[in-house]
Amino acid sequence: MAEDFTLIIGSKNLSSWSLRPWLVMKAFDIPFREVLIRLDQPESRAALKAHSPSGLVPCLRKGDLTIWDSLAISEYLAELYPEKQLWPENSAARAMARSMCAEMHSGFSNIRDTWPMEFTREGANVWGGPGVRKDIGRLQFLWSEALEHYGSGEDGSFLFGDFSIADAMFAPVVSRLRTYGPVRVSTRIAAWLDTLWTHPAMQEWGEGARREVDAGWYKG
Ligand SMILES: N[C@@H](CCC(=O)N[C@@H](CS)C(=O)NCC(=O)O)C(=O)O
Repeated sequence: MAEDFTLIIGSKNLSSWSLRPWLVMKAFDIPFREVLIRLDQPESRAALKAHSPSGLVPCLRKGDLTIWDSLAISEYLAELYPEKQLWPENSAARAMARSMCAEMHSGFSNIRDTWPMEFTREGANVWGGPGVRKDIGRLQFLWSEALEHYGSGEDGSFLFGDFSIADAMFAPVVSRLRTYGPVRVSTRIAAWLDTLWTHPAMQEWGEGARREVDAGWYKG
């Protein structure tokens, strides 16, 4: 039963990989129990190892089943709930969405290393250097291509029209642009950034991240 899912995640203010499948499950109304491991603590390593075979989060569990990678979790859920269309319906769009997600999953190390996710922080205006600029250029190209060919045509469309795994895969980058930007983008991309940022599931994650900050997790 779907209700038996447990998603193990890291601190919401920091864990960019955890955000992705969490967002997929929330946005597509897939019920789950959440186990949150506070990262960067002396006991984090042991807790991560106890919950996830790779010692990394996210990890999805259901009975004997363990899936320990954000993209693998998303693919599994897409197979389990074909009627929910977690990937775009059109096969060419789906192939492009999968390529974009794979590229995000294995690349963009400049932006990932230089601008770590800090979900609650906004407008820091930090120049990331040429590597970050290169990554942002490539990201903007991909987002523009998706929106132009497969978006709804309305400003504020998701990448492939309806919300999909592709939007979730780039959600941490949306947060990073808010934290370290502002970054100049096209009107169409700006509208997508807004749509994703204000998605109820994204806002709910943000409330969790703010509770961590208010609880003093990031002092000192
Ligand atoms: N390829 C993995 C990457 C997972 C990953 O690197 N997770 C980080 C958190 S965002 C982690 O667990 N770090 C362990 C730590 O901070 O000690 C995925 O897509 O799920």
